Amino acid sequence: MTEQYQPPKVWTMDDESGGQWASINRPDSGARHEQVLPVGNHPIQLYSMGTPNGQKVTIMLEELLALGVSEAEYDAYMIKIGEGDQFGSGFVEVNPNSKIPALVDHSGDEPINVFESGNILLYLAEKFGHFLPTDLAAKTRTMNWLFWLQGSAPYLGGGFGHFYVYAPEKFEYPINRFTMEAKRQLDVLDKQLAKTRFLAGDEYTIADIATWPWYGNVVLGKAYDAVEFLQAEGYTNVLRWAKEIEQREAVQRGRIVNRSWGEEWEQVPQRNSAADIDNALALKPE
Ligand SMILES: N[C@@H](CCC(=O)N[C@@H](CS)C(=O)NCC(=O)O)C(=O)O
Repeated sequence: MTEQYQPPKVWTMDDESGGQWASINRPDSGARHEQVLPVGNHPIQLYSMGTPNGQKVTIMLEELLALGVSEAEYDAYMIKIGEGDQFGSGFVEVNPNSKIPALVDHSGDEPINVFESGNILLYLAEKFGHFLPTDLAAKTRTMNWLFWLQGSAPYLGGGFGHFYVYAPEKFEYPINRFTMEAKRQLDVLDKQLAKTRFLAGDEYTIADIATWPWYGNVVLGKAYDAVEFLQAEGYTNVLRWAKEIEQREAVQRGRIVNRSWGEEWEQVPQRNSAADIDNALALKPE
């Protein structure tokens, strides 16, 4: 048996704990350096990265543009979280929590700062009147699943993904614990999607837009390379839903924004106009 860790009386930060994100983690908040955020020409300015939380917002903006909502035109700037851009003074002014995505809406008299991805989806849905039903029962069903996602995804990403992919060693206890929870969550989604086409019913909503980049990407094999480990093919309703949403043009456009990894055609590190996405997608082999 390995020597057991005994927590000291008072926790102090010693060496970096190892793992992919260790060099940026610290037990305090706030700006670490001066860094002014760029501002483009469109009313909506997004500061983000193409992780699942980032994809939620770019997919939503592309969905709005696909409906012809030209006021949803946006500039999307890359915040390199591995390099600590989220701790720059400009970003912290918009989001004191130093996490992407963050959005500034310059369309009114005063800029409005919006952070927390679920809240950004709600803001855009209410501002433009799409992807959130107005009927109280249907709106509540949508918010049930939006809140469910915001509470659940940290177990998938920060729990399962962290210990299965990013931690410096494969530790059995946390992998067991978070795999159990990730599979339980997939089963929750699967049972719901056995009853309804989309999470909140027949309508595609911000609940689906929030959930697809996490659980959709996992069952499609686009996150954590864990399809076999999680036996993801068994969640047939989640897979059916994930494939249907993946076919949407706005999803194919939004998922590659603020991304600088993967295939060349999947990389749009900065988006200032639709042409930035068109040009990347033009490189996609037939
Ligand atoms: N609850 C937040 C979570 C955002 C979040 O965890 N963002 C990650 C990337 S997916 C991040 O910025 N991490 C950088 C860091 O922790 O320093 C939201 O939904 O917006």
